Amino acid sequence: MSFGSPLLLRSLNPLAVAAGADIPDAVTIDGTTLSRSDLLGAATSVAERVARADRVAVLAAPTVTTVLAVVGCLIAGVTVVPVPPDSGEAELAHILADSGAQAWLGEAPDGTGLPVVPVRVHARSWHTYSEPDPSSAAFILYTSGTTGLPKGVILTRRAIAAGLDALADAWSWTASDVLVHGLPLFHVHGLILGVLGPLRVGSPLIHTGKPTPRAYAQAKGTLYFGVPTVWSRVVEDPESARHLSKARLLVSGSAPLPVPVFEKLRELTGQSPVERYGMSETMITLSTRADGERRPGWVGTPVAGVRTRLRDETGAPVPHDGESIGGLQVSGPMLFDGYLNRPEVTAESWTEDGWFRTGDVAVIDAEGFHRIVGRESVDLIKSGGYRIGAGEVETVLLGHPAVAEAAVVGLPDDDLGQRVVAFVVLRGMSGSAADDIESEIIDHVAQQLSVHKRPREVRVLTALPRNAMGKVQKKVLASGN
Ligand code: MCA
Ligand code: AMP
Repeated sequence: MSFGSPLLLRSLNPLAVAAGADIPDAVTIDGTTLSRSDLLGAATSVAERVARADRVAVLAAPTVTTVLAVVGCLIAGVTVVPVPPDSGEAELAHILADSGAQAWLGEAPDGTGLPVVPVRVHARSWHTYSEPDPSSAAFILYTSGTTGLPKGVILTRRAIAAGLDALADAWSWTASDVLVHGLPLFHVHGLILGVLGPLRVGSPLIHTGKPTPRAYAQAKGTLYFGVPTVWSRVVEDPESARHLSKARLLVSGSAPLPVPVFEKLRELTGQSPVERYGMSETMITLSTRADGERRPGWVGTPVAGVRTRLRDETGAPVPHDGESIGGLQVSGPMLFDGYLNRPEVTAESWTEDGWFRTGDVAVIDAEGFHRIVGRESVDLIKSGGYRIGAGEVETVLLGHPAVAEAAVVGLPDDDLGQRVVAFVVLRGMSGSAADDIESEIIDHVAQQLSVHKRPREVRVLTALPRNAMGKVQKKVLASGN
């Protein structure tokens, strides 16, 4: 198959990289299969309807509508704001207000007051669009920080193209692969790697819906993406796991892959997973390679164009000796362009000499292999591969009339990596009355934010442990798990 000239290959416009033979099963999602030409015809018709907007919100459920909406915007040069389909009231209101989205494209939740531009799956257009400016924003992706409301990460077309090409290189990803995953379509992992990646490379995509071991086994792909929770569920189901032995590459990311899961996966499938590391702000910067060593507990070397370094709290270099731990800083062509409307936070996240502070602590060995040791802040939790800010959940908890004080921590969890646990002090309530309120508090968070941000557990205390300055001692809370 031909994908046109090298110049066109650099474009992020799937129309431009699609020159060549059709792919009959380019995208299979939610029970529908679209050929590449169907996809581009329908997405171009979306582009025609949306072309006059600057920025639109897409309720990013795993459906054909979402894929067409996103590709249509890429063709027309309109910025997409992916919105988690289960966003609660507070989260939705914040994303819409902060992003300045002018309309919904495709499905829309009730009562937001924004116009809705429909996506017609069966409409076709073959209008051609010129390539939008590579420095323009393709996406604004909302992601949690340690405190406050989620921030909008601005990702340009150029960054996404560089990020995807670096992964195609690291993973020897070609048009003869079939990608399988069942990840959500409102993050870098499921949407950018998992939908734009296969469209760019020309490999068919099968989205499984919920990423169960059985669905992965039945899909019969060559390349599989999963967060560690998906892989740990796969190894709990040896029969499904064995079906994956025919795949070419199993890729894990978004959170640390526990070494026992790595080893069990190797035992059951006969192959070692590739682990890669990234962030919404940076796309994927580190990975083990299809043609290189895959070391349990390590996330590999920088992908094409990326440089990394370690710094201590004073900014001094930390040696790359495989043992010394330092703050991981990265630079590369796939990094974001800043947080929308947040110039101060954007400035703070970069060093004066132009490196991005990831907030992760890591070790680098003499061969350039990286091991992620953890996060600098306890207030950024990773649960099921989702990034959850303790502060955002605490604010919502404090909005519940029965909650006087709240502290949220991530406790170790075999399935989710970490689980969100809320420690609360209630207003004038104790004993059995307090028991009844726990599920009400969990539902309250699920209603205001996304379902995955809800505490899995609420523990009622008479007082939160505080230091002499009055600051909650989260380490004390975490140690009593
Ligand atoms: C339970 N549910 C509730 C409630 N309680 N719904 C409303 N209110 C409640 N109180 C139900 C929901 O209806 C839903 O049901 C289900 O719970 C979802 O719960 P959850 O616990 O989230 O599901 P899970 O099965 O435990 O999910 C595990 C998972 C998921 C599938 C692994 O965590 C996942 O998809 N993670 C991927 C995260 C990800 O892609 N992160 C990438 C960001 P039902 O399911 O029936 O609808 S990181 C990134 O992008 C960077 C660049 C990177 O490195 O990759
Ligand atoms: P997000 O912005 O949701 O993609 O979350 C990014 C964070 O996920 C990073 O800063 C890391 O803390 C974590 N992360 C992603 N991939 C890995 C990995 N392979 N190992 C350890 N942590 C990871």
